[in-house]
Amino acid sequence: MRTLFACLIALVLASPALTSSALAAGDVSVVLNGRVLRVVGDDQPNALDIVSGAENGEIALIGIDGITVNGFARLNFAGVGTLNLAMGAGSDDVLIADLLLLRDLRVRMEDGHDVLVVENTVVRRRMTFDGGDGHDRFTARAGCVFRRSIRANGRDGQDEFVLRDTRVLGRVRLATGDGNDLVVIDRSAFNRFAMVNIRTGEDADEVRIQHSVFFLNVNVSMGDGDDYTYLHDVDFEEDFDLEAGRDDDDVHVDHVDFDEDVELDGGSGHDRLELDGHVEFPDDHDDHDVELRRFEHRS
Ligand SMILES: [Ca+2]
Ligand SMILES: [Ca+2]
Ligand SMILES: [Ca+2]
Ligand SMILES: [Ca+2]
Repeated sequence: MRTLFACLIALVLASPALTSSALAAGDVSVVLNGRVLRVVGDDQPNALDIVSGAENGEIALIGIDGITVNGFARLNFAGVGTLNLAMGAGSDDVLIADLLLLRDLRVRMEDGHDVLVVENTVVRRRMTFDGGDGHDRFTARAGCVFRRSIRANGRDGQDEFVLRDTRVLGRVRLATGDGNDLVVIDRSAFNRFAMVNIRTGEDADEVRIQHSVFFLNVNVSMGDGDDYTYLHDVDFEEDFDLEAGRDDDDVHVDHVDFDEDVELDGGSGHDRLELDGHVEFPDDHDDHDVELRRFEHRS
């Protein structure tokens, strides 16, 4: 297999026209530099699982669908503190599962329609995600804990960010860029250092926040376009601020406790605010600002 691989490399070097067909499977190269494991994809689609290895604390990189890792189907690394991914062009698909990362998780998916799923993983320091161009998806689920900040950038394209069954202990900034984007926060908790900022940019976006609790301020800015915001079974222990932006926006609030200041602003355009089920605003209006502004229809 490795001989075949060397032959393919030689062929590719001899004839640039063969690049895409000869290396269609794609290859990932990995270097451990100190405690930083740097994973670099090529310009083809790279599918990769990064999971806990057989030995205690080891990380296993497993190529999927014929993808190789430094020429092998699977490689293990010990002593990894930071995981740093740059997946290159091509539509890449990365699963990170069951890891304890003592330092950072930094992911750049770059061009192509990319997918990153993080499951049951603890990141002790910072998590960053950059989808690059294309329609990109970032999902954290199944018991993830981010002990410091999360910063995710979608850029152009229709991006999807999902935080499900996840706990965050630091600042959260989700910016999906332009394009019709979706942000879902479900069954998650954000502690008293976790200020949350969501910005969905131009075009028609959707933000769904449900079954979650926030112990610090939450700020949602939907930008231009006909946007939809849905809040269901949420406890905002501190301030909540929503700017629906220009164009015709829908905001649906169902079974939500607002404990401190609330500002829901429809912006310009024909906007609809629907308050459903039990929606609780702070009792003492002298001490709290509650502003529901610029909605044409309220129910
Ligand atoms: Ca790639
Ligand atoms: Ca991308
Ligand atoms: Ca986008
Ligand atoms: Ca928008």
